[in-house]
Amino acid sequence: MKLFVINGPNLNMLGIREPGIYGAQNYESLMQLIGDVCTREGIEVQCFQSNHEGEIVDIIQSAYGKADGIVINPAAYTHTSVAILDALKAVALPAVEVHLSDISVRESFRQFSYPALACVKQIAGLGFEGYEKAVLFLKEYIPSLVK
Ligand code: CA2
Repeated sequence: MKLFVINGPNLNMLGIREPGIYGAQNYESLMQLIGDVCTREGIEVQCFQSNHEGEIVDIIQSAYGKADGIVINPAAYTHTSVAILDALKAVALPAVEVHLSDISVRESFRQFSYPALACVKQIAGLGFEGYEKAVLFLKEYIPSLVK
């Protein structure tokens, strides 16, 4: 099984500011955690981060035929991007949306997610652990699609 993990704008700045919302650990630690979890679970993983909406669309499209599932934190594009929603619909791969913070209790503009409309699950408010839960969810979910 192969997963794409896609992180959106500013997530490469983790740990530098706003530790009260996003935690004190940096992006490299997140990559380490995802790598460790996937190695432990026997999953192949490729991680991406981009600050550009069109590049995220390109990455999602490139998952088609290469990956079995997608873990995505679209960051601020969560609340604005029909293009990312359409790309997820186009590839039709099982996708889990992850947010470090609990977007349901934050500003009203963060409470709606376009990509969530094409995701099989949303995990929010668990910090880095949300990514681990997303990987474990897809590990169970993807074989169950093959009937
Ligand atoms: O909670 C999440 O994971 C978010 O996707 C993070 C985004 C935010 O726009 C979403 O509403 C929720 C922000 C990404 C990281 O932003 C930083 C800001 C300051 C310092 C470091 C990262």
